[in-house]
Amino acid sequence: MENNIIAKPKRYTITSALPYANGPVHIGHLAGVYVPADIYARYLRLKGEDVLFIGGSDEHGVPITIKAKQEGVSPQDIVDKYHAIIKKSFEDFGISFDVYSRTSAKIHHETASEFFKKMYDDNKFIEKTTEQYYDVEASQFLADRYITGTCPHCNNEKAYGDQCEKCGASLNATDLINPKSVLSGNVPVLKETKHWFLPLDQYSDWLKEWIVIGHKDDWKTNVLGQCKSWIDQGLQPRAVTRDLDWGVKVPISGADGKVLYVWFDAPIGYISATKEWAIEKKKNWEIYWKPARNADGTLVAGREKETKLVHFIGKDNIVFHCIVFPTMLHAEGSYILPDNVPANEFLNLEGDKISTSRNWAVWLHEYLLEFPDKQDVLRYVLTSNAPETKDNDFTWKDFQLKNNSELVAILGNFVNRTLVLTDKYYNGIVPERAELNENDKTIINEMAKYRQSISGSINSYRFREALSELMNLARLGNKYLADNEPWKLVKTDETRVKTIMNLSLQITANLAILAQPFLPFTADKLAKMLNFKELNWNDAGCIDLLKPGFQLNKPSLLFEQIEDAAIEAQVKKLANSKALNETKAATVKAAKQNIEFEDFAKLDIRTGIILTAEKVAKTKKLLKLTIDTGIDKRTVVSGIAEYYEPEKIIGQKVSILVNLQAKEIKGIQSQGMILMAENHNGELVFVSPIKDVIPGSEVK
Ligand code: B3M
Ligand code: ZN
Repeated sequence: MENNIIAKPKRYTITSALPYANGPVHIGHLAGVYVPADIYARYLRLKGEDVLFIGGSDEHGVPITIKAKQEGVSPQDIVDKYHAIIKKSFEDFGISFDVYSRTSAKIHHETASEFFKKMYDDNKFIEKTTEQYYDVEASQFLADRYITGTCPHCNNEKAYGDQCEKCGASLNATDLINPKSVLSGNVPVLKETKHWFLPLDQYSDWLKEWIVIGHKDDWKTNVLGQCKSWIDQGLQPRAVTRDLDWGVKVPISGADGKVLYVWFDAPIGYISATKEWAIEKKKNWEIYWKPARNADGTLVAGREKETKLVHFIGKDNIVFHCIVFPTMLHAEGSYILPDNVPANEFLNLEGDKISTSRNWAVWLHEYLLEFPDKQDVLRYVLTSNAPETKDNDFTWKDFQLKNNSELVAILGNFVNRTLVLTDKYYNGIVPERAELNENDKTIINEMAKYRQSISGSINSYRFREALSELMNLARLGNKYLADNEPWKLVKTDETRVKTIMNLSLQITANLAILAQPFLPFTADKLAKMLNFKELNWNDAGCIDLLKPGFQLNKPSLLFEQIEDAAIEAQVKKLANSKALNETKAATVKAAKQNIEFEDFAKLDIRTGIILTAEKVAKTKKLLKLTIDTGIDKRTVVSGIAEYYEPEKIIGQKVSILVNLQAKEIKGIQSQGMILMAENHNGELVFVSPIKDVIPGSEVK
């Protein structure tokens, strides 16, 4: 059945979404994209495969220019700043990119221009003059995120001109209901402008064939589902150019003031990054992106799948990586297509959507300040709880629990017991095995299965399953030690203890190899203790990784307990950020029109004290108050019953407008008005003097 065997890829091109360089990266980025991609890349490298793992910053598009405007600096300043921060965070967390590039690089502008030009010359675009939204006050067309409105699919009121982040739909600005300019808040007008469109509708059948039929068995259901629904809804031509001044200039004449749409140029960034890497390493970039061709341009039979292209992304990027970019690659004509797009769902934080603008996030650079050298703990927690099939939640409690009861208590404990005992009994020299009993043989058999099972899970992009298998191997080791109790036998049966310790050491060595893709810092540390020169995935399963007589290095702890105080500090930090947000979020209304002092002087506002308070019968909101105004004692009806128990506000100091025309409310004469302010929860709070003043004192 030779021809049923799918040829093994010769090389892997692994891309990870290019984060917008308009802010630092957080745990959601790591969990959704970069840790899984890194596990995959490290695993393949460890197997000796030819791997190119690509990352870079997405430095174009409206998110960047909006941020620049907010901060009063140039877009280049913004991307320089955040590109450096993002790049450093990835390095710090051991994300092992072969290249981390950026789309403001010259090579990217050239590559993206060429790509566009080739498609343009081959008549792959439709040129159309259409009406686009325009902000008259800002004299600017409103592309993408410069415009918000209600999503026609899910009614999210904060959808952007190019996408709804709530339902994931890809939108055209003109689809939005109640569009509003982000620049001025005004309702935009429509104005004619010329653009180039990628006629996705013409590729609908081809996409159906390629994805819905061709990948029905190997793509994740969440990815397939989204693709199907887009195709079924009917694909529309999409503009690939914009009226903006920040981006890759449209490389044809008559296109002044226009740049490529960021989602057209950004994925080409993967190709530019490959070129950048190839130039530096003196390699051939094309084999990572193009299939082998005969002299006449036809594909070389049997070599179509030599390079396996895999895109790691979050779910909001699915349409661009499964529909738009593949259509571009296909239309351009010389490239391979992705073999898989294992997109993840979202990671939430303490039950709430991660949000940059609300500062509801755990920022990677901040995490490292607070937990230096604990990169692997975060990698572990994010992988074991990865949002692979549904949105998941990160909580600090769970972080602590996973560290203390899994990393410390299972993996760390096994490795530490094994190495400390070896050090104590044999001065760190690997002891010899004697005859094996049934229990030993079972353990050896069991251990041998882990490489296969972990490989299987990684190959099908099930990283949490792979990680839990790794932990099962550590559990196996713990059970072996507990069942055999070498610390008891050491007085009576030295030979047996040597066998037990030898096998425990082999399990430890296996753990060092198999942990490397997931916990690279820990695996390196362990490899150093084991005096390993090189780790190789294919060695896992072997029981002779450490030869008798081999000298190990001094052991030290792999993990340490995380105390309650450290977790409480993080929870508190988030609580602060929530409180700050709520204060900010309380909508501050614009100032009213100016008035003359005489107008103000007409108001007679006094300090007063509440003497009695009771609910007004048959109403929810009203309290009947008696106020000592200093001038008199009078009755006021106030709409504060939802916020205050009547008995609790007796004696409360208030400010009261005393010369307001009396009014009958629910049959009661209300003589004046208590001044109240609204807090961030929409509750009314008293505006009252903070020091003692006598009732009747004028507020002026
Ligand atoms: N910058 C969107 C994002 O960060 C975008 C990804 C580009 S991948 C080519 O979600
Ligand atoms: Zn929507």
